[in-house]
Amino acid sequence: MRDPVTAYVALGANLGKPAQAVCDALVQIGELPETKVVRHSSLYRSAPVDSSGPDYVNAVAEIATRLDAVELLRQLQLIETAAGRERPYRNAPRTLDLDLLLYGGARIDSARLQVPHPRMGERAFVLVPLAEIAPGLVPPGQLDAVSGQGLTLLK
Ligand code: A4P
Ligand code: MG
Repeated sequence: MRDPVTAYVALGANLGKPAQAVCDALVQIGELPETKVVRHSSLYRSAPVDSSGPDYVNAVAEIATRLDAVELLRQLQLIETAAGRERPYRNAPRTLDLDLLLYGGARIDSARLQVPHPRMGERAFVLVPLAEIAPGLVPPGQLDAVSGQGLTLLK
């Protein structure tokens, strides 16, 4: 059996009950086959970036998984769908968004999956929670560069 891989998942929601959706998703990710949640960040409230609608609730989870990256993405998308996710257009407000940020040290660039997530380095709503649980992964200069984006601790 393959060794578990450490991966990071970004959680975001801004429709329905976003904090509840993020908490529920953390539980559901931990229930995926061959997967456990090692730790997760606090929940943060953030204004939409390149998106619209109410403020988002965001968090990041570190997981250990034996699923390969494509199967992990597929499982995350099933959780999104079960949470009522609809995709009327790109960056539309959403009940739940689960993005795979990092999968071990893998670099993947296929039509279906890009890892590291191509936009993670520009976004406080990803970098601040990631730095909370894995400070070594976020260079201080990168955090400084996004410090102007409004982000508040929810709990
Ligand atoms: N895909 C490719 N790589 C990945 C990956 N590493 N993780 C593909 C997840 N999916 C990946 O995603 C579209 C396609 O990207 C998928 O079919 C998958 O095969 P989607 O979730 O259906 O659509 P989306 O969410 O509109 O696109 P994406 O790329 O997730 O959007 P972004 O760029 O992540 O932005 N503002 C705040 N404050 N908080 C947020 O959470 N989120 C977004 C989404 C915009 N603004 C936000 C927030
Ligand atoms: Mg997404």
